[in-house]
Amino acid sequence: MSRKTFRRGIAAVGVAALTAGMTAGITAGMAGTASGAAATLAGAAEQSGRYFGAAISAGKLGDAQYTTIAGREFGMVTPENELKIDATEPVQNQFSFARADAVVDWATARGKRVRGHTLAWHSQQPAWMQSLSGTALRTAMVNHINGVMARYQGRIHAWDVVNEAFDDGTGGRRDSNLQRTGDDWIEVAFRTARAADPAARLCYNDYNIENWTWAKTRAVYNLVKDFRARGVPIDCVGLQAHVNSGSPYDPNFRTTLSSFAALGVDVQITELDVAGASPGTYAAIVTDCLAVPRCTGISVWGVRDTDSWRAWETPLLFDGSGAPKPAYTAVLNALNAGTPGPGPTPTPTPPPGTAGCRVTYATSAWNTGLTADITIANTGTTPVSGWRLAFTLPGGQAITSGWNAAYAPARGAVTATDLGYNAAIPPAGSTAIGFQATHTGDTARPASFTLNGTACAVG
Ligand code: 9MR
Repeated sequence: MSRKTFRRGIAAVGVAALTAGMTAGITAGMAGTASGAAATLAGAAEQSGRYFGAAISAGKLGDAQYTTIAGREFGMVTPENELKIDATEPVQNQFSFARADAVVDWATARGKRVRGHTLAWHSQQPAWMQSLSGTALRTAMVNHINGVMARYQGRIHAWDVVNEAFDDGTGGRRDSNLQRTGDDWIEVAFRTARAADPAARLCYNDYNIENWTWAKTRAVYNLVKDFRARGVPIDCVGLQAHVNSGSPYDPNFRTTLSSFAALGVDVQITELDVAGASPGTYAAIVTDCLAVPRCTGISVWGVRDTDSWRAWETPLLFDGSGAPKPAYTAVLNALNAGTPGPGPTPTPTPPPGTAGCRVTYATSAWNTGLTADITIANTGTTPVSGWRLAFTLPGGQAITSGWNAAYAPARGAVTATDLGYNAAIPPAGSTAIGFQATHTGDTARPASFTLNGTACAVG
């Protein structure tokens, strides 16, 4: 796809990104309590259309305690090290995806989505890349982005395209071999990434950009503002949020989130951990995200304290024996108390005994393709157990891949059928599905939807 001809509707991107935020929690944990509060982090976050995720390591997927907690609590998975440059291209032009596949497959088999981390970074470069400079390095960076994104095309919700490109303290660019190829390396990385996988959200990710008064925060803000003004593709900012004495929580975090969001990008808390795991600090950070409609999700950087890169700080939500800590309860309660965010506003429950459905359908289109994020809400009082959603695609649209439903046929009058694990939609509940399609110019949505024979409200 030519960079020149490639355009993506800004408004459509926003809506699609927001609606897409629903998918993870639905599949990971809709379990509710008698009071209506969700019993898992993913389920609680999903109530406001957000995800709650974690960094997951391939080496721990054989640990049943680890996978039990992760499978239950998290709807978004970030491979902790397996998608980094040294892991995926250890020898130039020889890509290696076995360890990344282990995590991506574990996640997708359980209906979870994946954040990709990371494509261009000064750290964890393989030796061959460390020794490159100038045009050779720039070409290698572009080749790397293309190689990895092609492999996972359509399977990564958001990519940290560029990681940690700014200097602590000064607010200038961090010196690195990539930076020495020219200031435009970040922009080139994002343009390359958009062309490689138009369906992936493209994020800039960094640490110490949580405090609105810090020079580094403002420097990243100015980068994003400039990209937005010049049409350089960027969809989201990842704020790592490694909180400790050197980088303490400050309530102006909410201002940072809303300021970035006001530039027209989503914000995501991508690597949250809090030294000492203060329940109050965890709750404050979650509440800050919930207060900003475009804060679409939160990921913690590991499962148990013993899984943390800073294990000695015991910064996570589960202790080394897998027991939830007070911080876990604080986060769960904060999520359950959350205000409606990017997801659809809950519709009032109709009188007992009625059947009803509401479909929201957000598209994000580019010149030859589109993604559709569909939410099916049960607005009746009768539980749905097993569903078929029927709709007619405009001429020229053809589904190429989908998630959370089986689609047949690919064109025309399509039926989306549940995949078993998501067959149940309780009253006032919803489920999120979606697909990618090609089109020949008409990117409109279907005019109407029928759920198990009942016409649905739309919007
Ligand atoms: O958690 C990761 C740890 O296992 C690695 O040894 C380390 C190497 O750089 O990277 C850690 O993850 C980092 C992430 O990729 C970027 N932000 C900071 C994270 C903690 O260092």
